[in-house]
Amino acid sequence: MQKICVVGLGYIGLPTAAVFARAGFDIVGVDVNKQVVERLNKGEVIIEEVGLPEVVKEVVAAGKLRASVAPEAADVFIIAVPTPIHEDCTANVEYVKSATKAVIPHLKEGNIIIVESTIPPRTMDDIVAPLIREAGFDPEKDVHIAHCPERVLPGRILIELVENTRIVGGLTPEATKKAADVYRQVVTGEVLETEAVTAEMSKLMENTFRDVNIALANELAKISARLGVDAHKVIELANRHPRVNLHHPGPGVGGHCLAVDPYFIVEKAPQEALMIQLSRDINNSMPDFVIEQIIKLTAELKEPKIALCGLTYKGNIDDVRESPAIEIVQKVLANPRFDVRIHDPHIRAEQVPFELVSFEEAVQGANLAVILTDHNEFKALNKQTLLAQMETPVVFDTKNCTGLEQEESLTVHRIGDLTGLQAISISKPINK
Ligand code: SAJ
Repeated sequence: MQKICVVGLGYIGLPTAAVFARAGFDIVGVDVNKQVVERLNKGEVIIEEVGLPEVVKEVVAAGKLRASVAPEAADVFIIAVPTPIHEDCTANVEYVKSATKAVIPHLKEGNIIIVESTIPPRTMDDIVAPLIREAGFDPEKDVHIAHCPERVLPGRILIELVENTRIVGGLTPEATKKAADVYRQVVTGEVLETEAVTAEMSKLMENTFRDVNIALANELAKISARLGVDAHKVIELANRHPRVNLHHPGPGVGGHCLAVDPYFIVEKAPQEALMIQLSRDINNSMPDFVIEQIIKLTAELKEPKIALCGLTYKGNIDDVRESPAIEIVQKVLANPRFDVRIHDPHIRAEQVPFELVSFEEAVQGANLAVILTDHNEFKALNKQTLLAQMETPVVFDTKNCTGLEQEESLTVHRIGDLTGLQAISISKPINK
């Protein structure tokens, strides 16, 4: 069995290490964080992922997975480190570079180096290969270099790592084949072979496809507000066409993938990537669009009490990275006219820099409840609680998830359907 050294024990690296270890490979996992290494060597995991603690415990106990702060000699090196984004929206590939440099002293001829981190197009050719060359190896002959982008969804990582189709792109056809064969030993899905730059671009285009389509839905929501149309009805009807799949409008696009990856393409081809940049701009404009509606709704109230519900970038997770809800909360909090209460049942106090309260406390005496995330708790919102506790029962559902209907006692506005939006009037309470 080959020995694999996995560099970076985060959301992707650790599950990848665990899956290969379970299949019988000898794995050494490497991380610069000593705490991660110490805990892993005791069979413990510090990231949350369904099924991961059990698998890690088992493979560590079996001696198939151990952790270290430094790489060591192996047959295969898998690099799964983060590629954060700089202030100017360009990719920071420093961790990929430092991981490659850390591996180089342990390289032997015939080794395989695979980068799983999401990277801008041409990174394998223009950054990774030159580092290998500088170290005295021929990256097209002595060692085999490939990109194999991760494509898993949090919460399903252990399943998707095995079942999803994988794309492997090497610097040479031989590198591609050797790297693809590594995955074929654990992946039940297809393993597709291509060149490095095509693999890089494919990964980025998957998330860009989604981002551009969401931008189209968000633009439709704005057009619908202008023209008095219900965008949700339009989407439902248009999607009955066999070749149409309109996405859904919302308060913006978050997460560490869709809101980031498109910029990696823009960075490399700014003059051509016009639609990709515009889509980012449209999606980035949605928090302000939500705030505009909050301002319109509360224009007649002296000190409106607002309940902001949901902080994560999508429903039923505890991840607030790039979340548009956080931007909305921060901007609403910055407006001294608003009396704000914030609630998210999936977030712990230490994750955010503002106070969180229970749902009941948030809506108690509120003039407006704004739903910013489609958690199951909000899909099942109890109308009676809102009617009993809110001062003026008005809901602004930016995810179209609550299932609450507009009726005499309850006013419901949705982001794709803002027809008839009127300022809340305390002198004519809606339900009293
Ligand atoms: N969203 C909308 N409207 C929609 C769909 C989504 O506003 O119609 C928003 C969500 O609310 C959220 C954001 O888009 O804020 C992103 O959510 P997501 O579920 O589409 O994606 P991620 O970022 O959690 O995961 C994506 C996945 N990529 C694709 O589905 C093409 C996943 O498979 C990738 O592994 C992951 O990015 C990644 O790591 O690149």
